[in-house]
Amino acid sequence: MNEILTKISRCVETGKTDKVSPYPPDMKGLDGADELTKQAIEEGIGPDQILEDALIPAMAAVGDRFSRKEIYVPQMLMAARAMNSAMKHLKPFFQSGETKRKGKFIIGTVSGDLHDIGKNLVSMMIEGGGWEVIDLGVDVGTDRFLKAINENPGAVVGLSALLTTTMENMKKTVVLLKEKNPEIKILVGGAPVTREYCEKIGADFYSPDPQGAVNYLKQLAV
Ligand code: B1M
Repeated sequence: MNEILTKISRCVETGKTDKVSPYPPDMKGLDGADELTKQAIEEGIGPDQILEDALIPAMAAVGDRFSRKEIYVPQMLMAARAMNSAMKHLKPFFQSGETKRKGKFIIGTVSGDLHDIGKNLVSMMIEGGGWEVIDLGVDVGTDRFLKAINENPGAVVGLSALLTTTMENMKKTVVLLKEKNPEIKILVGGAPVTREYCEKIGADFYSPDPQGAVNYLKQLAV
């Protein structure tokens, strides 16, 4: 692989956002994902190639290590921050339609629930997986999900819930969204949610972690 892409990938995997980031110590003072991505674009490397060959594999490696409990939330957040610093250079190309995404993903924490750290991780990993993410935030009622679905036909929907009390709202959301849009694919997650609960409420897929969500979407995009 092109040397600069290897470097970008390593920066994202290790959470090296930019030149001034102190972490990881052995990369102190070196360019980070921010500077290297800018340089790669200036050198004429396509945004698609940067995404496919550097960012996506790096975030997949991070997700796998998180699933295996080899790294924890802080390292994953640092990797996501580094990825975002690279993505800011790629976004103008995606937004202009010059570069295609794999699809659209609408995500939100269900009504009554304000927890968003896990949801944000899932969102960032999915964006790192090459999808356009429409993040509706927290405490998202069914109306807002329906509006986003209408505005983004064909999008996959992700619901997060962290409270046993709001799991009931997750159920109501799935039932209503499926009633209005029988074709829609719904992915659910969050600490109290289980595979059995996912099946019980009629959602399509449950993932305990961000990488499982990315892998599910990868399957759908084929
Ligand atoms: Co809250 N809280 N909280 N809280 N809080 C929990 C969830 C709780 C387990 C703490 C406890 O009692 N031990 C408990 C829930 C008990 C229950 O219902 N079983 C609880 C409670 C009770 C409450 C309040 C009711 C407290 C109160 O006010 N009395 C209140 C509710 C507010 C509300 O939502 N209406 C409340 C408030 C808060 C804060 C605002 C203070 C803060 C949230 C800040 C924020 O999110 N911006 C907070 C926090 C931080 C927590 C804990 C400590 C940490 C949650 C977290 O971010 N974990 C939590 C205890 C705990 O989990 N140890 C707790 C890290 C995060 C990376 O994990 O979100 O599980 P998680 O996400 C994982 C997976 O679940 C998965 O991927 C992520 C990475 O692996 N995942 C998905 C998540 N969403 C997914 C979606 C997917 C796929 C995978 O597909 C779409």
